[in-house]
Amino acid sequence: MGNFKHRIVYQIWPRSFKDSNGDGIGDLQGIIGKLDYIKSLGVDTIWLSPIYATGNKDYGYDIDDYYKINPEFGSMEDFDELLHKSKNMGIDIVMDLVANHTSDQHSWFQEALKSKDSPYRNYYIFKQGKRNKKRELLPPNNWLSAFGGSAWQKDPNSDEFYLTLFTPNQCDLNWKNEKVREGIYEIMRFWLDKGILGFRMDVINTIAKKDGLPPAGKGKKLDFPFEHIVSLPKSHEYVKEMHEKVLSQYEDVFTVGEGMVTSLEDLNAYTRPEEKKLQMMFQFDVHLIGCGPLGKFDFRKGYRWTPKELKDLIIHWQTGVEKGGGWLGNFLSNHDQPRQVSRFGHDGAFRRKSAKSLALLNFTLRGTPFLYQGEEIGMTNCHLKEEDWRDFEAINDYRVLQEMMHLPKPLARKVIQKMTRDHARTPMQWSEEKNAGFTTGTPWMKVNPNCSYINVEKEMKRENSILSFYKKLIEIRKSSEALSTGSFVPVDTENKKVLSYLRQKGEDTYLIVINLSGSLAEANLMDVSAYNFKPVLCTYDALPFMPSMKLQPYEGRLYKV
Ligand code: TEU
Ligand code: CA
Repeated sequence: MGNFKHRIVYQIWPRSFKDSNGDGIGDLQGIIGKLDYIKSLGVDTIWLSPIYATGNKDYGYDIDDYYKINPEFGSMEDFDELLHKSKNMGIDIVMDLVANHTSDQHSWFQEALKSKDSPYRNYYIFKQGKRNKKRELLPPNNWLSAFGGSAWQKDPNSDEFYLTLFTPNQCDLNWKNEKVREGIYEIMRFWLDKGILGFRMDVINTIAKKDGLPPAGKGKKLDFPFEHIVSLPKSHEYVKEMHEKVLSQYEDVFTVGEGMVTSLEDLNAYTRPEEKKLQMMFQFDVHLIGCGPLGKFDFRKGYRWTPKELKDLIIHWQTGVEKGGGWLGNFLSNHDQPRQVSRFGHDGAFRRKSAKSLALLNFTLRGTPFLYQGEEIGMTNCHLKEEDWRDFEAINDYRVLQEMMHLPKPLARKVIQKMTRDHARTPMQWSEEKNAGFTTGTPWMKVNPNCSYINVEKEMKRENSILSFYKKLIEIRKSSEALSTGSFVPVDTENKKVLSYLRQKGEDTYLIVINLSGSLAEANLMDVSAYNFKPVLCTYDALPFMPSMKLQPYEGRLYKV
């Protein structure tokens, strides 16, 4: 199986993957029924978005009980079956670990609410509210929640507020409290003892908060407290402690950190092996291209970006992490992002072409590749009416955009439609049957009507399908040390449309050439023309290498010496 650098990870968002019992909600038996399919892709690792008991305000990222399976998804027996069946097929399971917050239904929080003197009060971040001149009680500071509105909720029984950086029912844990840390470590041991491979760690770089919780930004209007919560030195210390007390006690635990706006320096500091923290981390700069500083619903840059900007970001991260000695988890899609062909490619005439080139990109970069359910068949964004929205972030930010940013309704709706996480959460398209073969009942969320022609069954029959391109690519990646751990050397860096790079290790040299634009382009590869490159996998025709090559819209080519 190799180590973490050689793995290929398939992310499942269980609620929308496959329903086995007709209640319209994806479940564990649904996943078990699709293990053969997952195996056929060539992946060796599954990351499951949260499957624990939850109130679904944030669809599983608000956890009521870390030791229980969400009954909508099945039972612990179902989970054990999934774990064992997949292990027998050579697939390991990575679980989501949400350690920054619990839901407000979690027993720790329920205890904390009982009184100010509860020993559990200190498990969370409670703080006395402030009174204005009219003696009205206001939140303790101006912190904005990641999903819009104040990050503070009023305790019904006192003048205190508690911190919720995401949905109002996701209560931030107080990592200063040793009991909290031990509680989380206990959870980790429970699942590792069961035999899972490791964890994807949710917003792990925000677990520490600045002492005293000072105001954010200029301190006046609601503002997101990046400077007081993102990657503080204490967060690094806690992760180090977690490594020492838990991760290092098991053999080869897979860890990938997710974090808000992680800088290059921080990513390296979390993932350099000698730091003994995490194996790899995600970065989000690429995904936030064209967005304003407050994130995906910050429309002030008009979501405009150029292929050159995208290219420069990729090169910045690739070379910066290699130099810094860290390791990236690479992805273009996940459950929080619009569909990759709609966002970075073209979901009309060039859908197949751009889906393949984006795959070529993701699987030939330095770092461990992750793919998200449905991207392997080129699933696209979906037109969703207001009544189709399911995600709290979209629904809440829609209101915030109108009330705080004074956007007219039609514009606010456009912003949500562009970036909503719901795009990633429409059900997986298995076939052209009713509800895309996802469920025999009523799906919990709208199925994209393009399932009539975008579905797994059709892809399996089609020649030159996106799906078969993924399979070939994964096979090539798995059999090549250069593509997994080799160096990344950008070429033709000034080119405005084409991203070209070498991946090299020992005797092996690959050249990747990708037109990131929707128009004709030309790659200038004089610098590497001494190599005797042969085409390996191309999104159009397998044309011979030339020092200067014309490329079709979104064309991608992989060459090897
Ligand atoms: O997301 C954390 C995160 O950094 C968010 O800002 C993310 O970028 C967001 O979805 C923007 O739209 C993680 C999970 O992936 C997400 O699903 C959860 O809602 C969030 O943590 C809270 O647990
Ligand atoms: Ca079900």
